[in-house]
Amino acid sequence: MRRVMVGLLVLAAVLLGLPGPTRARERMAADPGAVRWFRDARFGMFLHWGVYSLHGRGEWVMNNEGIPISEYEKLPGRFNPTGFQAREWVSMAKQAGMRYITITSKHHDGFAMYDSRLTKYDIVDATPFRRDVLKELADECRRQGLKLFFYYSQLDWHHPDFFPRGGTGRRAGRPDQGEWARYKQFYFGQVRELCTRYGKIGGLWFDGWWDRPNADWGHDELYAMIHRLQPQALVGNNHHHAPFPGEDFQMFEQDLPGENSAGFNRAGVSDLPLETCRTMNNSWGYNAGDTRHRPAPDLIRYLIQAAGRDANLLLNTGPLPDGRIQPEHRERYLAMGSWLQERGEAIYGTRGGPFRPSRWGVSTRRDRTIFLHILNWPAGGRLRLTGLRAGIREALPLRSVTPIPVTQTEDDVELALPDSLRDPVDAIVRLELEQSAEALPWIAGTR
Ligand code: JFZ
Repeated sequence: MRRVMVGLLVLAAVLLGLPGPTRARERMAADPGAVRWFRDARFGMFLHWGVYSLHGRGEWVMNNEGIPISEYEKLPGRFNPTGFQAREWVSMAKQAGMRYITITSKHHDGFAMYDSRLTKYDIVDATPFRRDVLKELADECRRQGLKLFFYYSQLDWHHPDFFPRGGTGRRAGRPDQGEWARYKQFYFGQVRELCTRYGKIGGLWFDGWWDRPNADWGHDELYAMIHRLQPQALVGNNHHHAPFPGEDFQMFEQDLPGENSAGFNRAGVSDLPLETCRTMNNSWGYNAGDTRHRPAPDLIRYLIQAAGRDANLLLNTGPLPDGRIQPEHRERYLAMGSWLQERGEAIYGTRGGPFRPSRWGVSTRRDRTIFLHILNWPAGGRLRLTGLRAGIREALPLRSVTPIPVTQTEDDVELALPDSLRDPVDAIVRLELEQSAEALPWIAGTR
């Protein structure tokens, strides 16, 4: 009897919109523990994989070449990545020193890389492969201790109800009609599938809002649903604007936070956890013609530059249609892993600063230690820093016990760097302070 009474009371409370147990006050943020994990993780693998990989001309081929749906729908029948092994991909990410993987569950072409019960346009129902690669990756990530995030495109060039059309997907050959509410229900349903059928997930990485910025996407409801179903999941949205309510991290595409070489990173830097996503060449999806792969030292320095700006690096590869990883990208990932094997303590679990990015490099910090990442050797090996309001106990090369001569006055610190410290990638000095470095305010950099 009491149980029925309580049930009725809760029901009344919800129906009357009265504040009730937590459920009524929608969760609009991820667990603080998960947020801390994300900040500590610093390095993840981005995977752009789909039937577009068959063309080998990137993930926008359908739109860029005006391929109509009738034509594009022939691709799934040819998609059979028998070379795909979740264990192999996850092991590579782990060897690369990565803590999480973000994979395209559905990109703008609308093709689901998982077994969606809301469409037949997916890898299980429409390909000879018939395997749910997200399921296999989710299980393998759990086995190897990495987290799995799902990239999900809100933009859909295939769905008939993605109407009115936005800036893209206009040459797909869809009739000029459709029911937006039906599309919204569809994409909510797919997000719910991703939040209910793959165990605990790391989070959602949304994209495509920019195609219809004024549409009713229902973000409040969507984010609340995710936070309810997956309290530890972080939500991010690649809309290139300041974070919307309910988002847990802010991403920057092809730019370090605060920079805008790409042209669309106009948003300021929020105090949410930050993530920069980057291509290894200039393509997200597999592009056979794009062989301008950035050298491993440049990629390692980019990871350091991101950490020095308190951001993660989500480094992308576009797997081949047969399920293999491009050898040039595997090689670079593993080179980054060897570097992190030896110097990861200056990256993982750190926060950016306190010295802002400068001509000489960047800094990271944890507890009483500041790591100076000297990316450009200062003239005469003499590094001068101003504005540090903390006493330095000693300065040491990261991997040696031989102290570095340091003089500190009220406002200035001068380090006499030994030549033996020179390093073409990153010469790291650890400053051991008399107090915690984490509470120190950011200190203006020396340009
Ligand atoms: C988006 C996707 O279009 C792309 O395929 C990839 O997934 C990347 C990570 O994110 O890239 C964009 C999105 C929007 C703009 C530019 C690139 N824009 O609005 O200029």
